[in-house]
Formats: sequence, C-alpha cells, structure tokens
Amino acid sequence: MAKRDQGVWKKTACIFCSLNCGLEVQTGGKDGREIVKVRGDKEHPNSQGYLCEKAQRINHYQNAGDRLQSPMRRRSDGTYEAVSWGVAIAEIAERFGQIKAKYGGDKILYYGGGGQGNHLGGTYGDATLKALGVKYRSNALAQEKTGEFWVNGKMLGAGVHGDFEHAQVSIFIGKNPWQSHGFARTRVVLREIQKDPNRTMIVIDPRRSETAQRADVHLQLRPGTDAWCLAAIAAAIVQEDLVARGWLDEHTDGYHLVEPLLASTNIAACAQRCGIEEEVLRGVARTVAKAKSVSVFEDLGMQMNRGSTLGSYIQRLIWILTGHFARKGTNGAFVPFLSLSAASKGKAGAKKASGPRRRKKVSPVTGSKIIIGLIPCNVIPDEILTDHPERFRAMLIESGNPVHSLADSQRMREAMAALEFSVVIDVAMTETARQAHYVLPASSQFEKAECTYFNMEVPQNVFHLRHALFKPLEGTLPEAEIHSRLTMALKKISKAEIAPLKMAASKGSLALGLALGLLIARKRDRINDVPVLIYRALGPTLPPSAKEAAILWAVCHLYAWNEREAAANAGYDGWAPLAAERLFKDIVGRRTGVVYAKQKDPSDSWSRVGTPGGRIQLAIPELFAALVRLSYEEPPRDRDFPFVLSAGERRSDTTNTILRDPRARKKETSASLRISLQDAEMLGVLSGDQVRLTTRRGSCEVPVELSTTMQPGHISLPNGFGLDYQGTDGTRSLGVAPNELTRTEDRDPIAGTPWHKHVPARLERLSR
Ligand SMILES: Nc1nc2c(c(=O)[nH]1)N[C@H]1C(S)=C(S)[C@@H](COP(=O)(O)OP(=O)(O)OC[C@H]3O[C@@H](n4cnc5c(=O)[nH]c(N)nc54)[C@H](O)[C@@H]3O)O[C@H]1N2
Ligand SMILES: Nc1nc2c(c(=O)[nH]1)N[C@H]1C(S)=C(S)[C@@H](COP(=O)(O)OP(=O)(O)OC[C@H]3O[C@@H](n4cnc5c(=O)[nH]c(N)nc54)[C@H](O)[C@@H]3O)O[C@H]1N2
Ligand code: SF4
Ligand SMILES: [Mo]
Repeated sequence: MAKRDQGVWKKTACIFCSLNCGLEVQTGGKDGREIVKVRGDKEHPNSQGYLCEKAQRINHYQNAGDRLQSPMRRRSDGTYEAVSWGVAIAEIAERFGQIKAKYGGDKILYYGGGGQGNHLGGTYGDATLKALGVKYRSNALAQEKTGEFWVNGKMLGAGVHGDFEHAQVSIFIGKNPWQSHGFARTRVVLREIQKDPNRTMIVIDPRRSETAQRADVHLQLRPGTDAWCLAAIAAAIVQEDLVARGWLDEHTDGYHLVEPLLASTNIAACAQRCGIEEEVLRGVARTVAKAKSVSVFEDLGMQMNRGSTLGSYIQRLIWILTGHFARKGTNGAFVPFLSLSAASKGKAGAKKASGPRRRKKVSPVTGSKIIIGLIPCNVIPDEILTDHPERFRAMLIESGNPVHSLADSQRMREAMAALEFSVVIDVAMTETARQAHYVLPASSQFEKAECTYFNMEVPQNVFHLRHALFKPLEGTLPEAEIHSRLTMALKKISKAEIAPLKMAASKGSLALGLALGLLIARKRDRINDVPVLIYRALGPTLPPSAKEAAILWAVCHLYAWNEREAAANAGYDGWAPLAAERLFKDIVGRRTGVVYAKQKDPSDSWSRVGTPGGRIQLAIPELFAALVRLSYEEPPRDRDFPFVLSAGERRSDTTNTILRDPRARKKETSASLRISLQDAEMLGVLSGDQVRLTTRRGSCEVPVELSTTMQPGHISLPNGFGLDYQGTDGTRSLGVAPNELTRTEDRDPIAGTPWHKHVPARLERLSR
C-alpha cells in the first residue's frame, strides 16, 4: 500500500477545529500508515485551499504513541487488563442491562458523541441509547453554547451565523478568530477587513488578542464586564434614537417592553464599570446604526463568564434594534444538514421526538434547565454525588474527555468513582478513560468515514464526508461497528433479521427503504434500531472507505424532505426522495465538501425564523431584572483572590485535547501563564520564572510569560494542557490542566455554563 500510494494526494479534512478545512494529504512512512504531507484542498467549497499551521500536525493525532489497541477492563485493584471485543461487548451489554433493570435506563447518563471533527459516531450511538432507554445527555456544548442557544430559541427560533466575508462592520465579542477561527478562511477574511478602509472590525476583549491587534476599534474592557459594555451600547442606540423603527414594526414584537429598560439604563455608570469611555461606546452604537451591514460573533470570552446568557441577549438586541438581519453581510439563519440540537436530542433531524416519552426539561437531581436536550456540564457531579433516588448510576462516554475538560476535574473524578458502571469509547487512555470500568478503543478519524454537522455558515452550507485514509489500527473498531454490536447484543437482533435488509440494499436504496418500512410495520420497536440496521444493510454496498456513511442515506432523506427549497437552490430539486438519493450519491462520491443548501437571497433567512408569526421576539422577561440591575450593580471583586484568571485560552498550538503528545507542540513555552508587564514587575518575575497560582479550588506551579497583550490583574492559561500522555516511551505531561483550578458552582444562573474565563486567583513568586 505504501508504494502504490506514494505521491498520491488524497482528500480529507482537518479535525482540529469546527471549520474542518478540506485537505489533501499524502500517506506513507512507517507501514504506509503516516500522513506525510498536508496541503489545502482548493476544491473544497468552504475552505478553498485555506488552512492554518495546525493542520500540519494531524499525523501526531493519527500516530499518537498512546493509541488504545484493545478493549480494557478494570480490575478490582484499579489496573486494567486487555479483553477481547466479544467479551467486552457481552459484559458491557449485561452490566448496562442490569442497571436498566434495577434503576431504569434514565439513570444512565450519556456524555459526548463527537468532537471537532467526528459526529458520525454519535449518530450511531443513538441506537445504543434507545436500546438502553437513556433519557439524559450532555456534551461540551452544554459548557459553552447553551446560553446562546436558549436566547436564540426565544428571540429567533433558529440558529444564526454572521456573514463576515461581506459585513461592513464585524464585531467579535470574547472571540479571537485569528487563533480560534470560526468562519471559513478566517485569516484571509480578517486581513481583507483590515485592509479595507470602508470596513470596520470591532473587538471586545480584555486582552489585546491577535484579532484585537488587527481591529479598528478594540474595546479593552475589564474582564467579566461584557454585559455592562453591551448594555451601554444597546442603551445608546435607544437613547440616541438610532433604532430602525420601521424595520422593527415590520419584523419584530416586544419593542414596547424593551424600550423603557434601555431608555432608563445608565450609560455612564455601565461605561464606568466596564472601564471603557462612554463616548467610545456611544461611537460604536452610531457605527452599528449607520452601517450597511453588521455581523456579530460571540464566543467563550463572554460565554464562559459571568452574565453570559444576559450578554448573549443584549448582543442580539444591538444588531436587531438596528435592523441587521437577513441582508448580505449581516447575521442570517443557516440551514443545518442535521441540526446539532436534533442530534443532541437524538432526533436524527426529525420534527417529532421518536422516543417513547417526551424528555423532561430539567435535570433529575438539581432541577437544572435542559437546553437543546443537554444537562449543564457543571451540574453533572451534583447529579451523581448525592443519595437522591433519581441520581445517575452509570455513564456512557464517547469522544469526550470530561474529567479534563469540565469544571473541577477532582469532583468529576469523584463522581465517576461513585458510579456503579461506566464505559468510555476513545482512541486514547484519557484522563476520563482512566476512571471507567471499560474502555473501548475507537479507530481514528482517518481510519473510518467521518464528518461533522458544524455546517453553520450563510448563505450556503457545505457538508463534507471524509473517507478513511487507512484501515483501522489493529484492535480498534469504528463507532458504527461498536454501536451495532452493542445494540444487537442489547436488543438480541439476529443476523437472520438483517439478511432481508441486506438483500434489499443490494438491489438499491429504494428497495432498502421499502424493506425497512415493512420491517418497522411488523415490529414497531425496530424504528429505534434504524441506524444500526442501515449500517449493517447498506454499509457493505458502499466503498469500503465510506461504509460508516450508511446512516447519511437516512439523514439525506430527512434533510431533502424537510428543506426542499434550500436543497433545490443547491441543485437538489425535484421529488424529495430522488433529490435525497442524488445528494447521498454526491456526498459519498465527491470526497470533498458538497453544497447541500443555498439561500437564493439573504432574505430567505426570514423563512427560518421559528418564533410566533416568523417575527423576532425582542423581549425575554426572564432577563429583564438582570438587565435593570446593571445600572446599579458593580461587577463583583474578590479581595482574597485579586487576579482574574482566564482558564483556557486558544493559542496557535492548542487543539482542545485532541493532540495529546507534548511533542506535537513546537514551543514548550506555549503552556505558560500570560501576565501583564505591570503585574510581573509587582511580583518581581521575568518570563520563564515559576509562580504559584492558587484559586478557591486548587493550586499549581506554572512558568509565566510576560505579555503586552494582558491588562493588569488579568492572567491567562491555555486550554488543553496538563494531559497525562502515556507514550510508548514513558509518561509525559506538559503544562497545567485548567480544570484542576475551576469549580462547578461558578456557573451561569440560567444556562449553567461555567465561568472558566473568570476564575478569582492569587499569584506568588517562587524563589529562583
Ligand atoms: N487554536 C485553537 N483553536 C480552536 C480551539 C483550540 O483548542 N485551539 N478550540 C475550538 C473550540 S472548541 C472553541 S469553543 C473555540 C473558542 O474560541 P474563542 O472563544 O475565540 O477562544 P478563547 O481563546 O477561549 O477565548 C476568546 C477570547 O476571550 C477573551 N476573554 C477573556 N475574558 C473575557 C471577558 O471577560 N470578556 C470578553 N469579551 N472576552 C474575554 C480572551 O482574552 C480570548 O481572546 O475555538 C475553537 N478553535
Ligand atoms: N477551563 C476550561 N475548560 C474548557 C474550555 C476552556 O476554555 N477552559 N473549553 C471547553 C470547550 S469550548 C470544549 S469544546 C471542550 C472540549 O473538550 P472535550 O469535549 O472533552 O473534547 P476534546 O478535547 O475535543 O476531545 C474529545 C475526545 O475525543 C477523543 N477522540 C478523538 N478522535 C476520536 C474518535 O474518532 N473517536 C472517539 N470515540 N474519540 C475520539 C480524544 O482522544 C478526546 O479524548 O473543553 C472545554 N473545557
Ligand atoms: S485548525 Fe486550522 S486548518 Fe484545521 S480546521 Fe481549523 S482553521 Fe482549518
Ligand atoms: Mo468548544
């Protein structure tokens, strides 16, 4: 294989951030199993050849020294032994079955389902969850985006995204796209904005981030004061009569409720609290009101901070009050291929819940709001470490590393230790895997077909199915296969039952559709097993490098049926079932991204607004009191912990925890704590010196890096470090695991999202 492949460019995608830029790679090296060359795929409709420096490191993921190669079972002394797949599947099915029989399937919590590059596993996981009667889920979205989703749901009833390529004014709030990306060809677009005198970039960030350095206006606010800053801007829009009144009358409800709140907001007081001059904030209000188009992106700097849900609300008021929606260059509603919220709820894009009972809207023990079907990550330990009869007794975790990535790693470890049963599906023996009863080794994202449902741009949407570049590493299985085996064991589905489906699939997909329909008509419950049935029947008819794509056949049909207009605009017109077949054929055949949805005109976004009458709802009464309080309340300060620690900054060589090997990083200094020159002087430290960093939860030693980007009192640690990497040549760890320093109770009162970017901290110099 190595020789034959030499010099051949194969299409795939980068898996390090949600953009999944299209790549072309050459394979070779040891056993032909290495990715030896990487370049951008010019044919990819989104990335068009773009990539960033991180893509060059994908071989460190593919050939990491800590890949698992056998199912592992924990012994009573806490060590692990390798067991065969047959034993692992049978025992896991039995143990989960016992939990279900004794306590009910709703006592099993499912966590994860996909990372930055892999969502197919979660699509198949749905069958396992239904077989187990699982009712509750969580994943990383419930520690970042749920507040924003909740606000979006109330105001727009649709997911929205900015059109930064065309926006006259681009606003980034707690978002550093130069490093973290977030829209296609990010750095190219940022450079274009920077060069064009008629376009404006506004960045709201306490740090002079790489993006802020390129901005026309940098609102370098005090950490954690976004709500005040945004309220001042929104209030100036109302008080200076900059509101797009005619547009509001035509398209929105509730202005009469919001107007008095913003009319009475004390702009000077809000400005003073966020540390930005009032006149500057008023200037931003005028720029926004006057602009032809405005697009806004909020991210973790605000979403993982105090007042985050409130901030998400005021942020939207700013561009809605000035009429910036559904025009070229403004935020618009995107067309999901499979909506992430549907995926989270296990609905496979269907409008109706397919589970037997409607899911409850709050978590069983703490009664926390469930948003897009997800329990807030921060309450998971509280839902386990209690004697409450409704507590979770078991967890199934896949493609997530909650012990490392959720608040308070120590408590998450305790919670996992208290579970009666837990299973982790991962490529590596992660911090979370080390707490589980069984660990199942997944094939890597380049050893199976994979994709994401992060298809969130406007005005067109692209879906990219990646084919496997390599055969699965020995001992590993793709999630499609793992979930099939688990479901078949749990539901006692025999091969004989699948045989007619296989036969039908070999005759064509319409025959398969009929056969599936007949089976479900006879045996209603089989509807819950559809992902597995399709994988078993249709998978073998697909190219071997794409057999895990089988379930996308069903997703294509759901999509084409639900989104006829958007599909037709992208060329998938005519009778929906036939359009779906063509789309599926293209997705499997093209190897690069496929445009599955197009808006003819930006105003198409209006048809996606899902609120009453298709009108934007300006009022969220649950947030009114908090909005009013901003004029009177000071941002909280902590005398005992005078620094504000931003725990988890994205830097040019961070990739969440996907790259575990410290050698994948060029500079060891990338794990350091950034502090301002003034604070360094006060402490008497130089770059490279060790300090002791202490929070209410934990303490660690870390080297500092003096940085002119930091303001006094604000310190910043990168995300994704402090992993216990167990390579073939010994264990190594680099940097600090940020969540050894964070607490679960530090969370948003509405969405329960963590305050990772606002951890009160102390610093002491350690002697040189
Ligand atoms: N290189 C790289 N890129 C990534 C990732 C990665 O690990 N590495 N991860 C991906 C993922 S999962 C995500 S969710 C995104 C996240 O992408 P971002 O949210 O852009 O990333 P962060 O660096 O965590 O935070 C952004 C900014 O918030 C600022 N900030 C801190 N405190 C405050 C505050 O009080 N107010 C405001 N307004 N800003 C504040 C920080 O200074 C920082 O510049 O990145 C994605 N892209
Ligand atoms: N303090 C603090 N904490 C944070 C953040 C922060 O800024 N500060 N950021 C948060 C954010 S925004 C996010 S998104 C989360 C991310 O944290 P997690 O959701 O935990 O996700 P990842 O680090 O992306 O890693 C996912 C896991 O998938 C595994 N994996 C890789 N490929 C495969 C595969 O093909 N199959 C399977 N089954 N597994 C695979 C990896 O080994 C890894 O263990 O971290 C969050 N945690
Ligand atoms: S990390 Fe860089 S190359 Fe990879 S998907 Fe993100 S922007 Fe693209
Ligand atoms: Mo994230």
